[in-house]
Amino acid sequence: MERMSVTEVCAGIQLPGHLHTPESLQYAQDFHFKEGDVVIVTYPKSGTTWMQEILTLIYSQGDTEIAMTVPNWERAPWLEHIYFKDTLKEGEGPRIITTHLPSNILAPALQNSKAKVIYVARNPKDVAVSFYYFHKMAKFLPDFNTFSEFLDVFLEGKVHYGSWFDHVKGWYRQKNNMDFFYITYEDLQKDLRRSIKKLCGFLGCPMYTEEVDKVECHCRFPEMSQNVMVNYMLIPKEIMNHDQSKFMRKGIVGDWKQHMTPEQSDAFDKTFQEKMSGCNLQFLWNLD
Ligand code: PPS
Repeated sequence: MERMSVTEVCAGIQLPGHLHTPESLQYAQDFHFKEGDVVIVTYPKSGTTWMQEILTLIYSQGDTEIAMTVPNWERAPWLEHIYFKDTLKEGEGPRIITTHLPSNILAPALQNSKAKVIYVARNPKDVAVSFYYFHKMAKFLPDFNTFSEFLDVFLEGKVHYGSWFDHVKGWYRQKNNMDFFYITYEDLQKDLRRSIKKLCGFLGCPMYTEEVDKVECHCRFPEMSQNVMVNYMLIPKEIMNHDQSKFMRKGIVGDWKQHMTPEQSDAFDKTFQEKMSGCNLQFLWNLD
């Protein structure tokens, strides 16, 4: 609680001191990944929690017991967080590890490992909207008065966790340097079942049809938003205030259209073209 107003800086990127210390960040960079580790890599608000839940369910063959009784930050802890060292469990199954760290900080450790890396990306306009609301509810992040103010800082890449553009480009460039699986939030939305099956293929974890049914059913937004093990309702209000915005807010594609003016959207497109030039990644900006 007392580190709530502290900001850590790592390789030029600001991170909330509530969750990070110089020691925890060093521990992350020195971490020794083992064969069998599965690492979820995301820029914030891109589908992290969704992927944590899907992987939990895949590894439990669709049994919801763990998903309904253990918080996501315990079953798939963030590598760079203060509590990581004491949380990571050496169990029978693979270790699921989550990270928001950019590739310039973390890729070297993964390049020399046999860990499997799952990168989840999301249309950055929706990321910006979701992140703005997260700043309202998460008391360990700076407060922005307006969406417009937030958007300027987001496009400059000066928000906590750094530039979305650098994060996505940086990690995508690593795709041939490690056992890498790239998927988007929009892929999950468009065809959750197909995405689950593709993930099963990547993880070498075959499932029966009825098991896939269970994963699919449990990981839909209406079900997940009610699960206190992933909706962050267990966190005290002084740290995450759900009266200001829910963590499981809307769970849709294209909410940016309700938030950006045509001018803001054009400015976003311009920055996107500039920063993503030479990167052949395509994003779905809506599902219609
Ligand atoms: S964090 O803080 O980085 O861990 O956040 P993250 O989990 O990456 O992103 C939160 C957004 O993901 C949405 N979400 C979902 N959408 C659809 N279906 C499911 N099952 C699902 N689970 C989480 C969540 O609602 C946040 O998006 P917004 O747009 O704010 O609703």
